[in-house]
Amino acid sequence: MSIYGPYEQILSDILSLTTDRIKELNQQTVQDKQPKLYEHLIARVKTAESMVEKCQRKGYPVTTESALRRCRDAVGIRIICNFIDDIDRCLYQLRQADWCEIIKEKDYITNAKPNGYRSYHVIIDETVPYQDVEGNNPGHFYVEIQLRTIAMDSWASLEHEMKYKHNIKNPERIGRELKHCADQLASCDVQMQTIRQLINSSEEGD
Ligand code: 0O2
Repeated sequence: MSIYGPYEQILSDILSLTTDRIKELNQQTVQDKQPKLYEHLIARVKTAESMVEKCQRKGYPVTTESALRRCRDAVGIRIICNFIDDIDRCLYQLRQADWCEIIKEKDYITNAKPNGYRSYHVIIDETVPYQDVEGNNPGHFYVEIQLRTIAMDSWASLEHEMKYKHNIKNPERIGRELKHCADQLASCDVQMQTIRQLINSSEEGD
């Protein structure tokens, strides 16, 4: 049996449920004649192998309890937004939602990682109609939500791919170039936001 024990199917069900709940927030926003909250979503259950590796790296016992309670990213959803402001709008909606509580936030947008990585991470404690490891039903499960713009996401995808290429000759140079690229993309995100505001204010003036 995998590190997820009897919870393997439940984690997939939670992934679908959370995705549907976030889509519902978006649909409600659009019905209220507001711009859509995000461009698209990506959802995954962390593979059992990656979860075992993470528990070992963190010095946790390789148990289902560690995978679901000590690690809090077995279920992960990435929300890819068009504009930086949309990230704040998504966060606002998540804070209002009665099915979850945000218990941890990491703002790698205000405080980008030294390599240039930008994204806003939250861990939610989600209430779901399944029994959890402590025997509660409705149960509580953690879900990691990463919020980023299209530009931040394209950079992170490329950088992630590079990380696994170990035979690179000049990693320092590539690291510098990647950082430069991340900063330029961040500046484009700010410009795009300004363009959106200009369009909105010119429409209001019509
Ligand atoms: P995967 O498959 O993407 O999930 P913590 O759990 O809080 O103790 P952790 O896990 O290091 O600490 O959390 P953190 O810093 O919030 O970042 C975890 C996830 O963010 C990673 O998941 C990546 O998805 C993403 N991430 C963080 N830093 C970088 C980075 O420098 N480059 C890229 N491309 N992504 C990053 P996993 O578990 O690595 O993999």
